[in-house]
Amino acid sequence: MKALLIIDMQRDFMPNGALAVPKADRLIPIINEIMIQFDCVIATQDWHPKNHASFISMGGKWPAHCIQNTEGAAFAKGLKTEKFTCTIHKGTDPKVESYSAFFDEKKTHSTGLEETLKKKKIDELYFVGVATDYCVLYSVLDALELGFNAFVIQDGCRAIQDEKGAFEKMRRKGAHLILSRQFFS
Ligand code: VGL
Ligand code: ZN
Repeated sequence: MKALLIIDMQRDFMPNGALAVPKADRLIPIINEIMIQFDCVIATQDWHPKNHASFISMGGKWPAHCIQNTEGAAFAKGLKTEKFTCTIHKGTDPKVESYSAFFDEKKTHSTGLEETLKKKKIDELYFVGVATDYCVLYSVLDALELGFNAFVIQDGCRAIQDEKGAFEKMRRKGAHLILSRQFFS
């Protein structure tokens, strides 16, 4: 069984958002199209408390973003959220960075995603979303380590800085790099 994983398609990562990922809004129509090919669609939300350790104000590297229950943490406008099977929140512990959809950085807290997938007998994961070089990358690497077959839809992802490097890291660990047009034939 397969699932589509939509990583962090939230307003703060869109143009004019608090932590804008260049051209991330261009992914919306592509993701909406791909979604209809999947029975299971899982969306993640970066979901930080307002004093999260990753924020510059707390000594971290990012401007404040995706604060729980704010506009910025909501899904991007135009995304067909009514098609989502479920939503996974990550980055909720104020003290710990958490790029992966599966675990926080210390691997002490799990988001419940692995259990959800195993219950549904899902073994093939298709990834889209942002950012290629952070949350997509770490989620794909954890998925591979957990034994899932991982497919990354390259034109369905956008990076903050290093797209090529991120794709190469995933490929080297065993991810399959594919393009969205394979869903549109
Ligand atoms: C992300 C930086 C900080 C991401 C989340 O979704 O890739 N990047 N928080
Ligand atoms: Zn974050």
